[in-house]
Amino acid sequence: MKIGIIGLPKSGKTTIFNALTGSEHPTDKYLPAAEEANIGMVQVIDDRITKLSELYKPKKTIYATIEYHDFPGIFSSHTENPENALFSSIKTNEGFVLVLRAFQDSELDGLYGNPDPLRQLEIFETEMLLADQIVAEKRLEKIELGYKRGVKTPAIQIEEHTLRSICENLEAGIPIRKIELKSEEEKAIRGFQFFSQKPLLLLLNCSEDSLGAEGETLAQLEAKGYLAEAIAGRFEEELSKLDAGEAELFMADLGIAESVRDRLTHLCYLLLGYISFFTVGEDEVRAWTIVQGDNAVTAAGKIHSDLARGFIRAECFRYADIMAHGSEKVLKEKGLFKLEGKEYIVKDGDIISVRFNV
Ligand SMILES: Nc1nc2c(ncn2[C@@H]2O[C@H](COP(=O)(O)OP(=O)(O)OP(=O)(O)O)[C@@H](O)[C@H]2O)c(=O)[nH]1
Ligand SMILES: [Mg+2]
Repeated sequence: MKIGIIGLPKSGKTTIFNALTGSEHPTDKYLPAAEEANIGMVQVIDDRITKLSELYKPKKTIYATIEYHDFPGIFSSHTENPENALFSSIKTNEGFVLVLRAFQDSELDGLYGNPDPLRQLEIFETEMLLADQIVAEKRLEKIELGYKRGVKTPAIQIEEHTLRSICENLEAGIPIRKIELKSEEEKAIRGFQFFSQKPLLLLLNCSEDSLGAEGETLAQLEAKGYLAEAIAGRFEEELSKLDAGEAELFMADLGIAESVRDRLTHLCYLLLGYISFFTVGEDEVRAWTIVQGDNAVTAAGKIHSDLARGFIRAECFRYADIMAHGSEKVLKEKGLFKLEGKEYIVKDGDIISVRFNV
């Protein structure tokens, strides 16, 4: 899973990235904007994988990972040319964490205005919508030119209608993620990787003393239909440098139940509608990520394209059942070991073994 951490300049993106990945990239107020993203991997510590590994004692245990890309701050000048290198690389992410500055800092306030998260969100969304609109309009111009030259296929017409409806919505301030697209329309515009089509999680970056007091702002953001969470970025960065025992004491003081890594992991799965299925065996116990609603063939394809191509059946049982009964043999006796076909919708916590033939 690839997640982009984005936002206006100096909102605390790198501070949060450091907290998540345990890295120590510089975070100075006066540091000029970086040229490139910082990239870091975070393991998804799923307790179920740990338990399956205890049961199967495999040679390798592989957790899922989230790849975070911490981008430099986005200025409005970037939007004027939405095909710039920064935007192109941001667009390769599956979803975004938008960091909104909610901490006070007299110097940053002077340079970038008061820490007003709702206002920052509005500025940011306006910029993103504008960037999408420029890309869509440019493509429409090209399509028009093509029409004049007699290039008018059904596929291009679907694309044209979809882009027109998108432009109308963008004009009215509606991001693409809120527009209901038919599957053919979605396919026609997939290649553009529009910004406002991707899922967006809002992260209020607060000072540690105001962490509990952000309820009202969070409620306002949620009322607008966003998934939103408050974190104390700098405090979390300091916590990430402590050993686990020490960190827990500080977290208890602030009423923080889970590490920032784990909280953000849950939110990213929720944001993208992702679930986990597992493969088990003597060699390897491993977690895989798919979208809720994906079928057995898609799941097989995550493991290897051959498994999807030559898919025959999936042998399948539930994590809870193997934990309750202790062995696959007992599951077979109890009828809890199932053979599923191509159309089977994989559920969170399924343990799967694919039979295939290529
Ligand atoms: N008080 C306080 N300061 C913070 C917090 N998070 C970040 N800062 C400060 O804000 C400044 C900018 O932090 P960065 O993490 O570099 O911000 P950024 O969004 O990565 O900045 P750019 O990449 O340049 O846009 C630094 O001086 C940080 O110490 C926070 O939670 N509380
Ligand atoms: Mg940064």
